[in-house]
Amino acid sequence: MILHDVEVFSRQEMETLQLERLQQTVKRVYEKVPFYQNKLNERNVKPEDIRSLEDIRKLPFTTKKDLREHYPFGLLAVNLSEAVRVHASSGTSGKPTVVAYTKNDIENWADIVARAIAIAGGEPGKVLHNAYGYGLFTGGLGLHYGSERLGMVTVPISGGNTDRQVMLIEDFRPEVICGTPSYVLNIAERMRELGKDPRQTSLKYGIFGAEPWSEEMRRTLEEAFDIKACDIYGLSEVIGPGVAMECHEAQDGLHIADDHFYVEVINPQTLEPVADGEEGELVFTSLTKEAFPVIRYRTGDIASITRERCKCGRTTTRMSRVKGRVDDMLIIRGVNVFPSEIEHYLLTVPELAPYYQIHLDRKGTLDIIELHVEINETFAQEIGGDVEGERVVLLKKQIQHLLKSYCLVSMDVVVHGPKALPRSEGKAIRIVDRRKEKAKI
Ligand code: DLL
Repeated sequence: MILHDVEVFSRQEMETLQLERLQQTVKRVYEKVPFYQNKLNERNVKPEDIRSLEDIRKLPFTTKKDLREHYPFGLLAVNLSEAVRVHASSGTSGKPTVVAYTKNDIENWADIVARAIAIAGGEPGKVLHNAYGYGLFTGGLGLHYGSERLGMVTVPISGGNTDRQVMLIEDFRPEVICGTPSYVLNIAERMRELGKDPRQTSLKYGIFGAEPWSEEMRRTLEEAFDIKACDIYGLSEVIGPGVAMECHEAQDGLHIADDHFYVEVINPQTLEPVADGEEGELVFTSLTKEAFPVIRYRTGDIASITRERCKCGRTTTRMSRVKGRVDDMLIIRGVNVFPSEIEHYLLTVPELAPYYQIHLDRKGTLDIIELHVEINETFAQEIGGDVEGERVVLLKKQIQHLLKSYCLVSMDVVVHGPKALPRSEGKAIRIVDRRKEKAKI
């Protein structure tokens, strides 16, 4: 087990380091970024007023909207010429969110991700198959630099071209695979189609994230490949992957890189902090970034945190699995539910394959929600491919009952035959909102 000093710091040691770095960061943005300077001046706050970590609450929140309004480089704390890399996340509408890195930022990020890969079971000298997309998305290059920094033999295959992925997994014998959970699941499916058994590969560990996924999906992936699957979290605005990583020893929450990011959890309505263990919106302040520091960035992601020592021995703050984004929460007849909660229960139904989509539509003035699911090959054979038959009608009722009992929601269920739903090569699209299309007509 590779353990870094900072991962076992006492709370006091960590907080001393965090405060020192927070003070430097606030000073930096105040001097270099007019947006932050104006915001602090409006509140009558000077960098010297940050004397304790609690004083962070004197600082304003930053949102995605602020980033968009300063597109592309308005929030940089360096001259563009001092940056060596930019990344961007696509966003659902309009211009992407752009972030930049200096040479030091790239170095720090590589260290952070190297640590994350080691936390998940990666070791120098072993092969890492990196199926995250390379490009403006931070997944591919983020994991790549971390893997090299750790001293792993890095295979930069990126996403897509699944047959080639299958071939290289067989031939290069990786121990670690990285990708979105939905895409790596497709690799397992393709292997089986090609008559190969994913459980027989050399893989031991999976590093999965970039999209919400459930405990039941973890079980599905672990069984499919006979591996340990760990959750990696991050977002471009804060740095990219590696902000937090689950350890393979305990698989009990994600270890936040506290020495680089200060976490808060707030109630998204009142913006007040919530207690440890309570769910709320994650807010991060970067502590070491040069090109693109962020102050109290509202992620929109819902999770809780704990500061208790982990069974693995690390003392860093841990966050729970992200339930979903505030904007992806479905409100169905007054009940709030996240797609990942629906996924959790769907994956317990033995007749179903682990693929689903939630369609939102409008009939007249009523919002309609349809859950599209897919039966697996075994069940399809059992019923002779008859997806209209009695057994499927029963299955539909059973799914409706399950969701009603555990998620408290009623929705229409549409059952499809095997392989009918789209497969992802990166982040899976779980929600298809037809209401917006209709609004445009
Ligand atoms: O998805 C960075 C990343 C790459 C993380 C590879 C992990 C692995 P963005 O494209 O900016 O960055 O998207 C960030 O994705 O705010 C969450 O909503 C979601 N997300 C990321 N990781 C997880 C996770 C990358 N482990 C947005 N669980 C974030 C749930 C996640 N959601």
